[in-house]
Amino acid sequence: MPDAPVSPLTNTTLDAIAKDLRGASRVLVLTHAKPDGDATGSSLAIARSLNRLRAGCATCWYFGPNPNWIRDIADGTPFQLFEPPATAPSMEEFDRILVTDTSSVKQLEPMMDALREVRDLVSVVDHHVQGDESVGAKRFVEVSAAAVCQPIAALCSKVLGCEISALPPQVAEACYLGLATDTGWFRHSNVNRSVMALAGELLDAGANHVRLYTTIEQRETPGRLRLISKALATIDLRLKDRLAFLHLTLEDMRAAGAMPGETGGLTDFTQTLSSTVVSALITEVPPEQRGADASRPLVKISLRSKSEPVGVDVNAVAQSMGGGGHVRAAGAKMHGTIDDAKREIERLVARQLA
Ligand SMILES: [Mn+2]
Repeated sequence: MPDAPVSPLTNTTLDAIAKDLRGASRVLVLTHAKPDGDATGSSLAIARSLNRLRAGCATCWYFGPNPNWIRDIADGTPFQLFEPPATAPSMEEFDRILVTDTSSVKQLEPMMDALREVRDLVSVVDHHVQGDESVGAKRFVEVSAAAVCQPIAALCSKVLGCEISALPPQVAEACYLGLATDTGWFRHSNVNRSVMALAGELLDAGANHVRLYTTIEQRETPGRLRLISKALATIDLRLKDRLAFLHLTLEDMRAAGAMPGETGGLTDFTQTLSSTVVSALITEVPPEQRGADASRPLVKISLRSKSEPVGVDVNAVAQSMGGGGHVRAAGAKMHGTIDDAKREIERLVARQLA
């Protein structure tokens, strides 16, 4: 993987980050709050690589809500789980901190107070367009990467001084997890030759993709299936069926007995309609998660866009609402009701379709 500058946020190379990590004696690996497969996979891959060099050298901290599979996936690697409203303790015992899969202050909020104190020791490896320079002294942001596990696999191979296809199986499997989940198990428009080539190298290294799929994707709870049925019952098609809404009220969540964080992937269902270009899921946020302004209704919006035949940039839609993400997948929060959010999204999507 080339080390050429790949984003305005990039100010260093993977080689420089690898050198720092190799020279460190205690490394803390962090990723965005509410970690997904790419966040956990990338952090575990680098922690496992460093622990190969020096046993017990690296540890991962995860700030929730954490996915229900995280203990199974992190098994065998030192890690600590923090659930909201926990904030990070002091990081002074570490001589190097690596942040993966984000460089956004917002996504690192529970960690920011402690991170600011050690900023000079912080390196970032990310693939997102949005980010803040203030997060770390060194930043490598490869915006062309489908998953941060692409630059992380390259970093692991530099740390361990071996080809990617010769990475230890547990390192390769963690990289494969991020690559597979950030591409929707190799279905999304971000799949390209380098994604598939890396997947092949990671399989050569011994990643067990069947075990990963079972661990991550085949563990629904009855509450989650009830939640899916409630969400699907709300389908609301607008703009000649090109915009598909689903929504979930607090009462729906309660009645389904679903846990927070069980709403992921619901937009995949409406994306299966042939007419749909943009899918939106709108979820009511409970008062205790609304922050300072708990009395005003707040909704969380998750947006997905198909790239064919006519693409809509949902990152632009989300940004107009104070959020962000990627061109095909983005999110935002908005003060107002579900209907307020629908009206605003419909207006913004219509403008792009026009
Ligand atoms: Mn990612």
